[in-house]
Amino acid sequence: EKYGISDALKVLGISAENNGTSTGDNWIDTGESFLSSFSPADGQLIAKVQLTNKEAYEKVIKEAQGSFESWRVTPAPQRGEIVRQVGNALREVKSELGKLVSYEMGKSYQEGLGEVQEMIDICDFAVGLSRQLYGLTMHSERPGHRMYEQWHPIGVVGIISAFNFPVAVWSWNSMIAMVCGNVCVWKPSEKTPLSAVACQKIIAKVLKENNLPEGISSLIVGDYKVGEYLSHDSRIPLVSATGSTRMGKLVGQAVGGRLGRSLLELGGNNAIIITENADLEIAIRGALFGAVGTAGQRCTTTRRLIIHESVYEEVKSRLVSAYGKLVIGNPLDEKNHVGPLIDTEAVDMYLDAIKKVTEEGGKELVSGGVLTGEGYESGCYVKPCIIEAENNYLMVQHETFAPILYLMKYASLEDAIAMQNGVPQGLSSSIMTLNMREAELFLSAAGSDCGIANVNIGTSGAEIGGAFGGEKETGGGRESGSDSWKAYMRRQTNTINYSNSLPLAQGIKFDI
Ligand code: UN1
Repeated sequence: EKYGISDALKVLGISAENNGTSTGDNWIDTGESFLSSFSPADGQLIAKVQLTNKEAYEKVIKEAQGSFESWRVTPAPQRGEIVRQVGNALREVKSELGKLVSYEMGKSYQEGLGEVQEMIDICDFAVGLSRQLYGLTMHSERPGHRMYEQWHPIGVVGIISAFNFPVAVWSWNSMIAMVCGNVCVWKPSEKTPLSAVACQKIIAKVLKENNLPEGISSLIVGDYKVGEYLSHDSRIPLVSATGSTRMGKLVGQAVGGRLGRSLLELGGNNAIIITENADLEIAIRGALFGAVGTAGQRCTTTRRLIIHESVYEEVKSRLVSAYGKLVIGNPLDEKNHVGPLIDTEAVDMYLDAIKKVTEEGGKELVSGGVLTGEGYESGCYVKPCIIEAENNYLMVQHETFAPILYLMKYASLEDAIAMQNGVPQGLSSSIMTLNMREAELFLSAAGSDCGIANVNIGTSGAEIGGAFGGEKETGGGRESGSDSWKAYMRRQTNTINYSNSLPLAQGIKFDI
């Protein structure tokens, strides 16, 4: 109660038991059992959410298909106006929603607020975009002909999101999909269903106030089986999924099997290269937030530091001393730097990774471990740790969603870049250097192979204005800014003949 959780829940309309299936204002009682959402901060039950079943899912899809008929022909700037109102509604409850995200997911309150800010920002971005869904015009090779392309809405978009960004990733997808003229069905992580129910209530109110039909934004709740409804459903032309590479392969194969489109944001194994020309103050701070922020549970978390041998010892000792100052505890208490992992299963995976990597030869510079005692009753608090390791270790090649940072040494920048690229994932990467040649090589075609490559900032904390996503096992999708909106639309090429004859392309003669 110290942190005002029940007040926040009240403002957000969360009760002890909530429906989890909604087409907007209509919340469907599925008669199914309830999913309990526990806080990793204190282990307490926050509230329950009712699961979606196949029958309720069918109702949701029917409503979605129905509303698409009118939404797709609503002028895009008018769709943008709705998204503008969603952004304002989010501004009104920023602290409450930030608090719920923090309490349900375990990220710090500051990061919870940051996540809601990211939602507000994407709304603003989408509003502007609603007047900029540009296509090109082309010059026809035939006289009296005009060619151009249009971008049309694609239909019902399925969104599968992960626990670590329980609200922002939904908004990246849905706000842009909506201005593009699509309707959305959201399956949030079963680990953070309350944050999703809260968002659904916020958007449903805006849609209702504007007398819009049910089905423009829907919510379904459940585990991977409910996700499979979406991935196997040929009425869903696009499924955007964020989560593990394992999950993404299943979704990608199912959607690909029916030749649908998938937009995948999967695992990262992000590295920072610290060269001998780095500003070490910036390098240490960037690495620290990148590695321990969100308790190492961002897909952009810094997992590897590739350090030039000449500065290796200094970076190592400064990092070890910085780790010594980290305060671990309740994420709602603003004096704490690091909160809990999402659940005890994640704790087990963290412990297992440390065990395996030390068996492989990794050397613990800052030891890991689970915290016990007062304030740590949930069993989800772990110590961020630093391990000296080799890039080819099995565990180093693998994304463990926890604050484990691997340190390794390099002699030439070419080697460092090869190490940085020498993992199956390709999401985010950084170089810390004040040397222009090093920075430009890193950003060149022979440099980082990731979707995100930064200079003198860490690997996490991307702004919404850029396209977000990565290569290789990260899945290849791009969300959020730049021209990522194109993934949510279908392109149509139009050729119009305003002449009095019918010339064929390529000069083909066909006379009768
Ligand atoms: C994720 O972890 O799934 O760049 C998304 C970042 C955030 C988004 C991370 N803006 O770290």
